Formats: sequence, structure tokens, C-alpha cells
Amino acid sequence: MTSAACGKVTTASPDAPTPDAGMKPSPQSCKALFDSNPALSSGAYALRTADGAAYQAYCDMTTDGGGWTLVMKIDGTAASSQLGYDGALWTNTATLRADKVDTSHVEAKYRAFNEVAFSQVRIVMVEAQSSAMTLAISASSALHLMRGPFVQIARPRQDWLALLPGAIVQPNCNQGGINNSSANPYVRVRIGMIANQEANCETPDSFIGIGGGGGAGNACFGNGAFVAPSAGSVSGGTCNPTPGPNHAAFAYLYVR
Ligand SMILES: [Ca+2]
Repeated sequence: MTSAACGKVTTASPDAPTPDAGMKPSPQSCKALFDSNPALSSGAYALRTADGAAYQAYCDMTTDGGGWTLVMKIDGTAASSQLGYDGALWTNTATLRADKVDTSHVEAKYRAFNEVAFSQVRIVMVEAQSSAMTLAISASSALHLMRGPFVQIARPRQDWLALLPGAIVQPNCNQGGINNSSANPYVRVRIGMIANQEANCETPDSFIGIGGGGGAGNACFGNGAFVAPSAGSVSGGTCNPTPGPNHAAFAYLYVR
């Protein structure tokens, strides 16, 4: 006996795959996939949008409970990085190297950034070693979150600094958040903490996080055409009472 399933003719026998297997809609997130089968290994999987369109995403199925969807990779070590604070990719629907679905150190923005709803964000920062931080933030997509206003994230200063061992920022302000913005000549960061030498958050000259930017024309950096790393930390130059180097890192942005 034969039956048509998903356009394919299937012969029913004990060895044949069940006709339903090919018709099961792919999940909308790595978390949904993980929940359906926690034994899956990390790698590229087919997800679908709310409208049913299929696309590929990288799923981390083992770290910190598994079920993490990789939405962006930010190369703070590259002068050509497109993911600094003012990069259009943070707030538009375009993707970047979305066909390269893996964890290689190549900057990318996946369709999952625009599509996957979540209640947690995980930042992984890689320099000499790899460190991670998980934030409790809910949104219908990373795109929706980044298109929105500033969202404060109340975490201790040392939690942010732990992302990048050896990172130095100024002593005050210590304001963590999403779209953590101030205009030039001060600094800004898409997801991270800003800091200041004054006892307020009005003139921050340092940050740690991803989507870094600002600082052009800042006297603390010599009034020049300063370019902040898109992932890493900026110490505040001569406006840090305990100055130190800036750090450029490679970063992963996951959601779950
Ligand atoms: Ca300042």
C-alpha cells in the first residue's frame, strides 16, 4: 500500500519512516527543538518563522542547559566590523553571512535575530579566554528589542567586567542596559555597561559589552577620530584615574 505524504510517495512497511516525519513543522527556536529532543547535538538546524518560512540557525544544545539560538556574531577585533553601535544591522531586517551557520570567528547576523522570541539573552565574549553572561530579558525578537528604547539591566559592575578578564572601565555610573546610549564625544553600547569618572552617567568615556561605539572627538582619547571596538571594552583613556588598555574581543549573541 502506498500513500502520498508531503508530496512524496511512501511505502508503508516496518522499516519505512513514518509518513508524518516529513510533515512535522520545523520549530521556531532552538529551545523548541531542544524541548522536543534534548539529546540533539549542537549544530545547524532548520527553524521556521511565524509565517512558516524555513531558514537555518545554529543551536547550542549543551551549554548552560542547551536550547540557545545563535542570532549574531560580532568581531570587535576587525576594523571592518559592521556591528558597532551605529551599524544599521542592529535595527534593520538585513542579514550578514547568514549562509555561514556555525561558530567560526566570522562576523554574522542571522535571520533568527529578526524572528526568534526569547526570555533570556546570553553573551559570550572571547579574547584570551571565553566568558559568558546570561541576562533575563524578554522580547518577541532581538530586532524588536534593539529597535526599542533603553532598557536598564540591574547587574553588579563585577558581573559585566567578568565578561572580559583584565578589562578596565571608569569607577562610576556602572549603568548596564540595552541601547545604552550617549551622544559623541561620549560612548555607547548596544548590550553592556557604561562607566564614567564623574559621579553620574552624563559623560561616560568607557564601556564593556557588544555593539560598542561613540567617543569621536573625546578629549580623553586625544580629541581624534576614535573608533571603539564593536565588542570588548574601552577604558576611558586619560579620564580613567587608573588607566589601562582597551580590549577588542569576538562575541556571540544567543537567545533562549
Ligand atoms: Ca566623563
